[in-house]
Amino acid sequence: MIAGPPAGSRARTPALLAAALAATALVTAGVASVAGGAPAMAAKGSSKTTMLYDVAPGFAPATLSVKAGTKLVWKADRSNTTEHTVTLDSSAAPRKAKFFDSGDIGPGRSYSRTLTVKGSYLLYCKIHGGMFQTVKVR
Ligand SMILES: [Cu+2]
Repeated sequence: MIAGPPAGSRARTPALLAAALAATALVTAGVASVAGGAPAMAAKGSSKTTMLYDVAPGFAPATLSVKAGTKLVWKADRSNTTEHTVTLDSSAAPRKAKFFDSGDIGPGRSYSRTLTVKGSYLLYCKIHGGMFQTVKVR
């Protein structure tokens, strides 16, 4: 899947996974807090953060479902030792979706994008084969 961590970092994996799980829990809590009421567009100012990790699953969470107009933020964990990208696979996205590519995102840096065209988007990291995220915009 994702390129292995550099030698010596293996011992950190459980901590990173715990961090990934904690991030997922936070995101899930965010969903719960905005549930109820179903406007066509997300409330102004709503956002959702995905963490980027050097170790699996890479994108955390790996799948995401958001309302159109939600600001999506991808944040590279500070402990990362490599850069990542958030790149749209145009062949697996709504036909009217505009292509985007974050460029390299270094440790602790972030990238954001607001998707307004409804449908399913496949995002990937150009640096690490097997590092994908599916975003459903509803
Ligand atoms: Cu990557």
